[in-house]
Amino acid sequence: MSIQRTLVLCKPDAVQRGLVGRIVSRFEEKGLKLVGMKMLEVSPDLASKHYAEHVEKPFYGDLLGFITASPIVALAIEGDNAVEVVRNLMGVTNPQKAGSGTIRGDFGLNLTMNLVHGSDSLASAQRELALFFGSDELYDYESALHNWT
Ligand code: IDP
Ligand code: MG
Repeated sequence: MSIQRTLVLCKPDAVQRGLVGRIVSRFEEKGLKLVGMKMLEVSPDLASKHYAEHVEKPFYGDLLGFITASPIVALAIEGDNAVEVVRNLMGVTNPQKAGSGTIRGDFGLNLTMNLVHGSDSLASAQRELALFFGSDELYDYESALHNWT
């Protein structure tokens, strides 16, 4: 067992399209535990820190415009191997190529507006969680279903 915490963002398209509840359900149904959740508007400063690795990419300007355009819902998710499990539930970056049964595969069509972000490694998860959540916004608690998932 390797209990990890990872960051998920329900991006502006997910909020605008009313898909946040269904997206959160995917993670809950899998047996992952919510340990933080909040709505926020991403400032240009936060967006540039979060997406620093993409600063040279041709899509960087569109990406920053998109993520700051409208509120998001940030989730902190905990569970065994949570970083990889969350990425698998999301599907690959391009929703047109993401498998059915994944969030992007089932709900998306647009490469920029692909509904969700998930940290791509444990190191990214730790860095990104610290960007979006204060330590007093993350919760340590025993899940009642813990022994059954
Ligand atoms: P990921 O979200 O699956 O980790 P990344 O390569 O880290 O994918 O890219 C970050 C985000 O940038 C993607 O989720 C998507 O919104 C956007 N993006 C990635 N590649 C492209 C592209 O080629 N064109 C437009 N937007 C892109
Ligand atoms: Mg990424």
